[in-house]
Parts: sequence; structure tokens; C-alpha cells
Amino acid sequence: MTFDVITIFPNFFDSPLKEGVLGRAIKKGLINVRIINLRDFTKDRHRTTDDRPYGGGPGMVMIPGPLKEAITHAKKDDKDATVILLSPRGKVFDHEIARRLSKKEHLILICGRYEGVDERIVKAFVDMELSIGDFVLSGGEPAALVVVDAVSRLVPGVLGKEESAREDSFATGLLEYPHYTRPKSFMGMDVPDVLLSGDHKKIERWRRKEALRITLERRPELLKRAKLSREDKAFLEELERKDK
Ligand code: 4GS
Repeated sequence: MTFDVITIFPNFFDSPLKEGVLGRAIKKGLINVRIINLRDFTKDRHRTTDDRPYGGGPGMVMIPGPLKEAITHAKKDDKDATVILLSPRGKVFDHEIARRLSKKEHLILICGRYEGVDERIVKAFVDMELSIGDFVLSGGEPAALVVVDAVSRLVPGVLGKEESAREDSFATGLLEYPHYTRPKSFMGMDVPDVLLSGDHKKIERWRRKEALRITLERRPELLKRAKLSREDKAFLEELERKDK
């Protein structure tokens, strides 16, 4: 799978693409990330990428010419690539979208800077606008990195067997159960006995219940989409009864 990232800050991506899961996936050739410097597609002496907005107002707008050239360059050997603009105006990125994108062969991510990009670029080239959340970044670069990271994890081979099994369990749509490791006692707090019991059925049931409890407490809206067994539903009803 190939990601092309169009940016005016190519160095932003240097170390994140070298570390951990992502670094390994790139080294192994499972994913290919090409950082495209938007300034390489300017034609003036100053390598201009922005200009003042028509109609006035604060800030600058990314001019369409270099973006068109950069997108065309990224698409030259693959007309079917999906062009994504990172912007607070986009659909909010989630696991479901990540899963859909991981099935594509080629994504082109445009990192917005300043007030945004000239709308004609959106009309002519952008297939999808994505936001990573309801807050304002200084640029689309961290958002593009989030998308590259979350999508890459779902590309076959990027995660080890154990890690992908865990990923599958997130697909249940619940928040994670609490984790404990050594020491058994820490600052007067003990590891729950059940985790030391060696009874794997019982441990699994406890973890499931904790995941349900935490999800109900913090993100009840997630429960609507989660796959729940009859036992899960009974437990949730019990919790809601106790709550009243
Ligand atoms: C986001 C976001 C963002 C918006 C870029 C203001 C600079 C900035 N991009 N998800 N101009 N949230 N972009 O805040 O994707």
C-alpha cells in the first residue's frame, strides 16, 4: 500500500516514520510512504504556496497551482488513487474509516495549512475530506500522520499475530479492560485476585464485564454499535439498574 503525503513541511515526518510499528512496516516494504514537498511544484522564485483570500479576511489560502501539480505527480502512475484532504470540515476519522481505507492500494493525503486550500482544488481533485477531531491543529501534518498510522496497522502483515488479535478485539467496539503487571502490590493497591487465579474462563468473563462497565461509564454511545451477547446485555441492564 502506498501513501503520498503532500506537505510544505516534509521534515515533520522524518522520525515518526522511522519508529516502532510504522518504521518496521516501511522497512519491510509492506507500506510505502512518499513525502511530497509542495514547494517542489511551485514555479516562482519565492516558491510561493499561499496567497490572500478573495473577499478579504484574516489568514492565507493555499494556492491551487502547486497543489494541482503535486496531486497530478502523485497520480501519474495510478489514476485510481484516493485523494484525501485533512481538514476540520471533514468526516471524523474512526476505526471503521481506517478499515475501509486499508483496503485501498494508494492514498494521497493533502496536509492543509493556513486557513485552508482553494475550494477549486477540493472540487476538482479531492475524493474525501477527513478530520481527526473537533479541535484546531496548526496544520494537517499531524492529522495525516494519524491516518497513515491507524490505516497501516490494518494492512496485512504490519502487526504480529498477537497484536492483530488484539486489534480484532477492539473491533468489538468496546473500550479496553484494565491492565495490571508486576508488582502484585503497588502503593497499597493490589492486583485483582481473579487475574492471579489461573482460571482463564473466569478471567475472560471478568475482563469482558470490566470493558462493558467502562464503556457504559465513559462512552455509552459506543454500545449501540458493539456486538453484544445476551450475557453482555444482561450485565449492562444490571449495571443500569444499580445506577438508579
Ligand atoms: C485538522 C483536524 C485541523 C485547520 C490546519 C486550520 C490548519 C487545521 N485537520 N483534522 N488550518 N482537526 N487542521 O485542525 O484534520
